[in-house]
Amino acid sequence: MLPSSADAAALLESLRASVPSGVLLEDAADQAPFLTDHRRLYQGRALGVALPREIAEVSALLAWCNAQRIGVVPQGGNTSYCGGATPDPSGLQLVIGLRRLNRIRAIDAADFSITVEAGCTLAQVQRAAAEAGRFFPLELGSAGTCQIGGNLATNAGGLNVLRFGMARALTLGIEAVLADGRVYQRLRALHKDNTGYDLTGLLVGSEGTLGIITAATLKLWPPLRSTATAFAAVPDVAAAVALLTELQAAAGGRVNSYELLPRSALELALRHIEGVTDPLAAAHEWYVLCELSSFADEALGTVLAQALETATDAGLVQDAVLAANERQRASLWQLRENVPEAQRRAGPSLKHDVSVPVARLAGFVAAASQWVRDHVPSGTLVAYGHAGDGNLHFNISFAANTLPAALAAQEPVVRRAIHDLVAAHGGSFSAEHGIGRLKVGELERYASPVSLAMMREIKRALDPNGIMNPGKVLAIS
Ligand code: FAD
Ligand code: 2HG
Ligand code: ZN
Repeated sequence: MLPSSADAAALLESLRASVPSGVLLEDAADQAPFLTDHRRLYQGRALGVALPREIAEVSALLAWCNAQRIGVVPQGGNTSYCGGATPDPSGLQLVIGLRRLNRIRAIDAADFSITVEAGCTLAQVQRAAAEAGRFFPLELGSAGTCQIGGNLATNAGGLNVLRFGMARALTLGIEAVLADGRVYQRLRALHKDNTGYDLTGLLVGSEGTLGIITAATLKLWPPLRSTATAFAAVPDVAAAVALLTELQAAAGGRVNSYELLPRSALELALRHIEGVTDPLAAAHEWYVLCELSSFADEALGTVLAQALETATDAGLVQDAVLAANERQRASLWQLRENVPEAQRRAGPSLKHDVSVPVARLAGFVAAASQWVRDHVPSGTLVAYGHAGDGNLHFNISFAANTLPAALAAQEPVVRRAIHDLVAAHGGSFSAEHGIGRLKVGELERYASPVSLAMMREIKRALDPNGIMNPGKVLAIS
């Protein structure tokens, strides 16, 4: 029988008896940050918040939850955008935070691999790799706070996907605790391993619905010895896409980042983020921030400058600045990485993390922007992001005094129009942020019946009691 709120006190007593002291956070103030999400879209309650210190404790917690039919909500850095790490309002789910599992277990420079526990922050993993003379390429604006377990659970993307791939492509092996407490251990630095189904690949991107990731073996690269970074004004999105093609031809596989920014995003950063300045003298409608990198000492600045000059002659670039040193490079990235924070400070927004094939990006932006102009006159379109991957954060900002009810009334209509346009352009309504709680209905609408059935069958097989992150990713009846 499923537990009810009348059972809460007895359950908590039994839980206390099942875990060593110090694992459960009992104080309401200590629990509070675990009960809401980064965007403050959801406010939950929990039976408890557990912070295990070792795998055996994670295993014991899950075995207890499975026996008692208690829903488990894994939580990493709590920076995700779709409410996946927040418990529901029942007060009967257990949040399991991974922050205490934060050891770098091993680093093998010769093998270009690192094995880390799930609670390491992304920045901690990047630093450990750099200290060993290696490079870990996952890069997100939230690197200081998000955890590698959360990055893998969401199959995070970010700023270097164009060259290095998403989190799944950077993962060699996983250790995870399954719903019944069993431990799946495959922390091997093998680049080739065709022994049956790709269970590691399945756990990556499963958003806590199939198990709790406790550690991972990740791929490393040699350190980057040269980079060249430019901020260029382009007349429109079609020119931005054409410029990417030119850069790929000029620089081969050395384009690692290609970010598109509209003037509205730059203005948000200028207004709300201290220290951000306009890199160019005049205002333009669209910009790209692009970066080349190499593992060798190379004159990439010359390659980039020449490519931009050719593109200027072809009318693809209106003005551009190359970072002359590390400080200027950092300031261009500060501008880009702070757009989400600037948008948060500016007021409420409607966010759409979409992707389309790169060749269809301009057509999609034209159609979707026209729809927003026609139907959302009170909103400011801030469509920016990882254009090199065909991924845009097609966001709409509203004035700070916009009433939540007014926004809530518009949201379903806007979401449907944008996501239907994405589908019509052969794209995805969730490029890199996952499904969480926010997009369960979207998955139901846009995934094929066969995909949904396969996902449900996998879920039932690995989590027959439905305790792993209930209500996230899949609607289970
Ligand atoms: P959480 O938010 O804690 O959890 C996310 C999901 O994973 C939840 O469903 C949770 O239950 C599950 N989970 C967490 N840890 C585990 C675990 N150990 N085992 C199993 N399940 C787990 N995302 C991008 O993809 N690209 C970006 O460029 C990007 N930029 C960002 C910039 C900013 C400023 C911010 C605030 C966020 C950004 N994000 C980006 C979103 C977010 O940082 C990523 O989704 C990140 O991967 C989430 O990691 P987390 O540790 O915070 O996970
Ligand atoms: C980014 O690319 C993040 O900066 C956040 O994925 C996007 O806030 C957003 O919509
Ligand atoms: Zn992004």
